[in-house]
Amino acid sequence: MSEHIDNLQHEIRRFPPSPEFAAQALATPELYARASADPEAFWAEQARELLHWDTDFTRTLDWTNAPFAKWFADGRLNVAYNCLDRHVEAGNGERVAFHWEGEPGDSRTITYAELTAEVKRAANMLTDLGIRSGDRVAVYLPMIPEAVVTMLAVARIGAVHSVIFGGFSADSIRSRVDDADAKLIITADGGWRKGRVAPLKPTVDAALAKEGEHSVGTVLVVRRGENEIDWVDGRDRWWHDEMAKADAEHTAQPFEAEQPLYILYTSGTTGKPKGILHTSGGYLTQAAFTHRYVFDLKPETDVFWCTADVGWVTGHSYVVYGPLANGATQVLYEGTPDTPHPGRWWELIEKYKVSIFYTAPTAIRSFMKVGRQVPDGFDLSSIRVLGSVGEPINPEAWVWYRDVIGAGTAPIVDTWWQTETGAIMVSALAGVTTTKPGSAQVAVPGISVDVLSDSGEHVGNGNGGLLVVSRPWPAMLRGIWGDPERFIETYWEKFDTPGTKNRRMYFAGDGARLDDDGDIWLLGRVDDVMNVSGHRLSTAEIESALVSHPIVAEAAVVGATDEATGQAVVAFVILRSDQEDAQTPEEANGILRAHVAEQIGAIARPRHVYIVTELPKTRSGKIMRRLLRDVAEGRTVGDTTTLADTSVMQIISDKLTGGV
Ligand code: 6R9
Repeated sequence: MSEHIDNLQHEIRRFPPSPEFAAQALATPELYARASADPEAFWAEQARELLHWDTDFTRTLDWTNAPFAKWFADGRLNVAYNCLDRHVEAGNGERVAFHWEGEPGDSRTITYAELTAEVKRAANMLTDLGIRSGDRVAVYLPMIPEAVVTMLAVARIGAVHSVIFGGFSADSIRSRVDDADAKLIITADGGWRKGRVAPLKPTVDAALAKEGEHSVGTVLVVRRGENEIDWVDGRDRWWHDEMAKADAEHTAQPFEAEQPLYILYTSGTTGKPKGILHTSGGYLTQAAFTHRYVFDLKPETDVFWCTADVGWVTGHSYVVYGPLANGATQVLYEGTPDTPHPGRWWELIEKYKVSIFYTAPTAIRSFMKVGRQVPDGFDLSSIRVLGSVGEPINPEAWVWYRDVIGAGTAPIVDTWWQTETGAIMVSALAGVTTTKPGSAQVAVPGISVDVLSDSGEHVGNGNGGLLVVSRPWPAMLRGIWGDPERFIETYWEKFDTPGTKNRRMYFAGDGARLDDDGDIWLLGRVDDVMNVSGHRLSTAEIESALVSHPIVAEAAVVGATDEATGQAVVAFVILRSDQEDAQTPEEANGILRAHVAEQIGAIARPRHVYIVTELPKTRSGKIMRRLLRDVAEGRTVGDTTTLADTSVMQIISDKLTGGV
C-alpha cells in the first residue's frame, strides 16, 4: 500500500470543469455552504423537493437510539409511486424509462406509462400469491426488465426484496433465503451471458433441494432463456401466466418512511454474509439527490447508463431507485461487455446516445488492455459525464477514460460509497469540482466524513488513516438483518467514545489519505474484505468454502494486486495428509478452484490455489495473511519476527518460485 500512496502523491494533474459545463450545471458551490450550515434542514428540504410525500414529516432525524437511526419517521410515502405514477401524472408517461437491450440483440423500449402499468399488475400478482407488507421476496434474475418490475412491485406493496446476484451458487442462495426467511423466489429459466444461456432456475431448484426446511412456498419463473427446466407442481409458476391473471389496476398505498425496502447481502470479515437493511424515505432521498447532483442529470434530455447488475447495490441505487425517482431515461443491458464483439458497450452508447455513463475501474482497465481502436470505432460524442465506482481508480485508467471515452472533456466523478451507505458519499460534483485523477475527493453536500488515526484523532492533511462518516445520513443502513449486535460491533464500536452517544462515528473499513488540499484518496480495505472487479469478497468466506472440501486440511486466502481485476483471490491450502500424494498440485488447484466457484459463485473462484505444507502463523495461531500477500504479489516477504516458526515463509516462497 505504501508504494500506492507514493504514486498518488505524485499525481498533480487537475481538471477544472469547462466554463460552458459549469454554467449549465445543476450543482453550484453554494450547495455545500447551504448543506453544511444545517445538514438536517438541508436533507429535509431535499426530501420534500425530490419526493412526493402522502403525509409530510414533522421530524427529520431521530438519533436518540443511536446507532439505530430514523429519518423522516412520521412521514408517509410509497417508493414505487415516487418512481413511476407521479411521472405519468405529471405528463411524462411517454418518456422512455428504459432502452433495454438483450445480449442476443433483441430490444425493448419501455416508457414510464408502460413500466407503471407492468408494476401495477405485478403488485397485484404478488398480492394474489399471498405476499403482504413486510414479507421478504428473494430475486434471482438476469438483467431483464422484469428484474426492475419485480423490485418496484415488491416495494409498491410494502414488501422487502432481497436480490441475489445471478452469479451466486445454490449454497449462497439458500443461506440468503434462509437468513431472510423469504416466502417467494422470483427467477428466470435462464439469461444470456457470453453468447450462451446461463441457467438460473436449476440453481434455485438445487438451493431449495438442500437439506432442511425452508420458507419458500412459491417459485415464480420468468421465461427468458427458453432452456429446458424441471418443474415442481404446486410450487413453481410462470410469471406470464400469473401476470395474465392479475388485475391491471392498483393504487399505491403510502407506508412509513422507515418501512423496510430491501435487504442486500454483502461480504464482511467473517464467513457469514451480512444482510444490509435499507428503508424507504431516507434512502430514496439520498439516492435521488446524489443521482441528480453528482451526475448533473437533466431528465428531459439525458440518457443515463449505469452498467452495474441489479444484484449489487449500485444497481439498486443507480439503475432502479435514484434514476427512476428522478424520471431519468436509461439503458439497461443484459449481457457481457464483449459479446458478440469487443465494442458492444460503445455500440450501445452510440445507438442510444448515452450522455451519462457510470461504470467500474475494472471494466475500464480491461478496455484499456484491448486498445482505444475499439471505442474509437464508435460515435461517443453524446457523452458528457463519466462516473466510476467500486474500487479506487488508478490515475492512468482515469485519464484514459476521460480521453478515450469522454473525448478529453467529460468530467469524471469518482464515487465512493458502500452497500451500507446506500448512496454516494464521497465524490466530485460534475460541473463544480476541479477533479484529480485517482481521488474521490470530497463528501457530497449534506454528508460529513473524516479520516482518523487508529486512536480516533483527525489525521490532518498529508496523512493517511481510516475513513469514517461522522454524522448520520439519510440512506444509511438501518441494521444487519436479524443481528443488531453485529451491526453495532462491525461499524460503531471502533470509534465510539463512551458518553458521546449522539456523536458516534461510522467505521467504513476503508483506508484513506488526505492530500494537502484536504481531498480524500481511498486506499482500499483495511479488513479481510477483498475487492475483486469491484465486488466484495470475504477471505473468511472463501476459506470456509475451501476447508469444506474433503481433501483440504487448512486454508488461507488473500487478495493479491491484479492488473485487470484490482485484486485477485489467491489461496494457500494444506492438503490432508492422506491426500498429499493422491493428486498433483496442479490437479488440486483445478479441483479447489472449481469447488469455490460451486460453493459461492464464479466471482469467488481463486486465481490460483497453491498447495503448501505450512501456513505462517503467529504464536497465538493467527494466520499472517500479510506475509502470504507478499508472496502472492511477488514481493520480498516482510517482517516475520512474530511468526511462531520463522522458517515457514522460506519454505512457502521456495515452493512457489520453484513452481507448483
Ligand atoms: C458501491 C459499492 C464497497 C467498497 C468500499 C470500498 C470500495 C467503492 C469506491 C471504492 C475507492 C471508490 N469502493 N467505491 N474504493 N473508490 N470510488 O461498490 O459498494 O460493493 O458494498 O463495496 O468498495 O472499499 O468499502 P460495495
